[in-house]
Amino acid sequence: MMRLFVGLELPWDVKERLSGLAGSLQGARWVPPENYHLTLRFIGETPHHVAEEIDHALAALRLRPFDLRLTGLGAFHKGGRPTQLWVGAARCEPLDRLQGKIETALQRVGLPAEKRRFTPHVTIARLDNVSEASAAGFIGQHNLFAAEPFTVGEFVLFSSRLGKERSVYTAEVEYELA
Ligand code: 2AM
Repeated sequence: MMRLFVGLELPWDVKERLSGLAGSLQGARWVPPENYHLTLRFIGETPHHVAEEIDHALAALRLRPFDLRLTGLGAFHKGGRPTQLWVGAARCEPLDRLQGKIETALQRVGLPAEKRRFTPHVTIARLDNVSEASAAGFIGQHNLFAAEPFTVGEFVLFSSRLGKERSVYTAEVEYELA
């Protein structure tokens, strides 16, 4: 079995900009810059033969490169508490189209439909016992954040191994947009 997800790798200069946000917020576990990515579709534990079918389906997608800009901050909540801090992606039609095509391709392979709405984001911190007020304060302080736009020239099938300290993400297959 492999734990899989489809996402975008970020250029180093964008990762550097994001890492500049890591600062004082008690209870935040900052994601190491090498782990920053934008998830297009979480797949989860997958048998090897299904992973191969997924690879074939993704390799058949034909889409053009496009520009993407990371901007704005937000948080996800669970049980009324902030659990995750993220930088958003400026909404753009080619990103939605890519995500939609991936979703359709995976459903054709037989995966159940993703029920959550697509909220393009890059997680920069996991939050333990951070109050809503301090998360909101941090977001307010940085909400004008905008990284330089970059060209998305590929998307990636990642495997993820969950570690005690941090997860390890490996780019298994890269699919070029051309
Ligand atoms: P996150 O950054 O919002 O936590 C690898 O774990 C990637 O898949 C992460 O970007 C994570 O999103 C996402 N992910 C992990 N578990 C998930 C789940 N159950 N549903 C949707 N996305 C998930």
